[in-house]
Amino acid sequence: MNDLDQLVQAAQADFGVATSPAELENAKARYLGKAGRVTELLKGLAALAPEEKKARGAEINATKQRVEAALQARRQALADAELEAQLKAESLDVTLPGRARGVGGLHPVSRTLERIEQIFGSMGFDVADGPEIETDWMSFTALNNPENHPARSMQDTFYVDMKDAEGRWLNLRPHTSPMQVRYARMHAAKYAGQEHMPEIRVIAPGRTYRVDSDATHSPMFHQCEGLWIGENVSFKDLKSVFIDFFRTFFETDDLQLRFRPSFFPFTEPSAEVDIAFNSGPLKGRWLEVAGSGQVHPNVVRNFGLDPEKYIGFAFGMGPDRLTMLRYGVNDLRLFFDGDLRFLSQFKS
Ligand code: 2NM
Repeated sequence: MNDLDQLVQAAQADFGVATSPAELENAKARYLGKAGRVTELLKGLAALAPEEKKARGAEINATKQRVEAALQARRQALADAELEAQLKAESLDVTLPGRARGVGGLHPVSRTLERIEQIFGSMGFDVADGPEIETDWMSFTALNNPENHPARSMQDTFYVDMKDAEGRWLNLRPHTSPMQVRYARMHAAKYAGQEHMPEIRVIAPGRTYRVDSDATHSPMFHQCEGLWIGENVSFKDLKSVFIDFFRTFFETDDLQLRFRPSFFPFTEPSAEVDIAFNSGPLKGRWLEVAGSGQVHPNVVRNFGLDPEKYIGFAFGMGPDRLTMLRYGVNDLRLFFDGDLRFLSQFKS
């Protein structure tokens, strides 16, 4: 074996022990770099006679090619090994189940609101939606609420630190009645001067606010008020609407309904509405589910209608409480805490 064969062998061995591309580049420098062994041999050619130079030059070039081939082979081997390791580390089990995006669902109270809208919709009621920040007139005055009524106090109603164009303080509506007033006034204005006006039949579901907070009261809660005004609308219509509604809502005909005399400034006479189930977990207990009454003549007048000609009833109920009854939930705050362990139980 001559010196050139030995050099090639040494290079192969050096390249062979390099375990990373960086180590391999260092080994390469020792042979093919500026001061590398092959380079030094080529420099040595200068000192030879022309004849010798030609023969020796050819040998050295062949050696250089063999070293380069060894280098290239080792580069490829290292790259293959790296790819192999990477494939092993990043191996993918295509038989694993996929990670699906979590499926959301409607909030239980939203479900109730949709049910309420659907049921009253089927009875010919329109659904009205409107501002949650209201004027004093809309929230209280139009509804026959006396100027000094405690409901207007800061202990009961949230006021907004802002006044309307006429300089009156604004409030967060304590009930959805203002929306009934807005709807009724639009309706009355639309048919003003005509002999007959189509009946007003509307519900106003939505968020309402009162200064109150415990297991059964939240400062933000939901209400759904209803209004039916015409030339001949009576308590018997109210009772049949309620019976239809509660039987459909609770999916049972096996319940009773009663009116209990009460008082509201906006209705006269007024009544609380109770229902009792004849079977099931709530069997035999009278549950208060709504307030109601014949709309007060002053309120009818504030609708822009003649109370001598138009009469009807209004009612208000609490979708939060209806949701608690329907699903057997005992703490109202669960609805508003945003805890997914609770909320995700209402997916269908
Ligand atoms: C209730 C009870 C009784 C009511 C009255 C009105 C309006 F706009 F006609 F004046 N809307 N809702 C009403 C009547 C609400 O909630 C317990």
